[in-house]
Order: sequence, then structure tokens, then C-alpha cells
Amino acid sequence: MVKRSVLIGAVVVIAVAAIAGFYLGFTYLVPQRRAITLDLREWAFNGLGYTNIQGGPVIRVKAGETIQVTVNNVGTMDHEFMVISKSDLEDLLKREITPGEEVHVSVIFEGADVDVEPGESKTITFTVSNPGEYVYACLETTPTLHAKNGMWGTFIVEP
Ligand SMILES: [Cu+2]
Repeated sequence: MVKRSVLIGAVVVIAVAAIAGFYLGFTYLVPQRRAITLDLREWAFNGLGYTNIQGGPVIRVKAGETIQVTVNNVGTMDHEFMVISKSDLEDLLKREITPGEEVHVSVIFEGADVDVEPGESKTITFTVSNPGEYVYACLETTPTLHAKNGMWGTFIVEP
């Protein structure tokens, strides 16, 4: 009888340890993902944009985080979400851009770039490595640079 209760006790301890380990593993070992959803339309990321004025919410994340961004194109044109440097955006806003021109800018974080057609939704995942203040923007250029019409926002990576 003593042996049996010891056995049952051992099984209970192992079961509790397994459940606790599973829970702790999910909580602390699996990297947490931050989910962000943006509705893209003419001319803003969520809400309304105005010429040259930020038309998107400030996104604030922590260095090392994995970010999952879902973009819904609720507008009538092709749009884009791309994380770039502030100086690249400033240069583009100053430049004269011809409709349909392809602009080439470096993405700050690998995978932080996605195009969406009207009615389409896409989700991208990327890791923010370096702290700093960046911007996200739509660099489509038909009929004009979308960022110039307000399709951009501040993207802050805190240390
Ligand atoms: Cu756009």
C-alpha cells in the first residue's frame, strides 16, 4: 500500500512539473511577438493623412522584439508598408518624383517590407535589432509619392 501511494505521488509530481514546465517554456522561452494591424488607404495608415503630415500612428517597440505586422489594404490603390530611415524619407519628400517612378530605399530590418493590392491583407514578421527612431512609409508613386500625401508614421525602437 505504501509503495502504491508513493507511485501515485511520483506520477502527480511529474505531471505537475510537466505542466509547469510547458507553461513556463511558453511564457519565458518562446520569444513574444508583438502584433500590429494597419489599415492602408488613400492617404494614411489608420485614420486620415494630410500632405506632408504623418498619417499613421506612432509605433513603439523594444529592440530584440519580433514584430508581426498585418496590413489591410482598404483603399483603391496599391499600397506598401516599409520601415526606412528618417533621412531617406526626408530626402524623398524633398525630391520631385514622377508618377510611377521606382524609388530605391534600404529597408532597415530584414523582412520589414510588404506590398498590398486593394482588398488584400498580408502579414509579415520581422525582428527589430537596432534601437533608434525610424519611419514606416508607403513609397508607391502613382499618382504621386504616397508618403508625400501622408502615408508615413514614426517607428521607434527603444533600447
Ligand atoms: Cu500607398
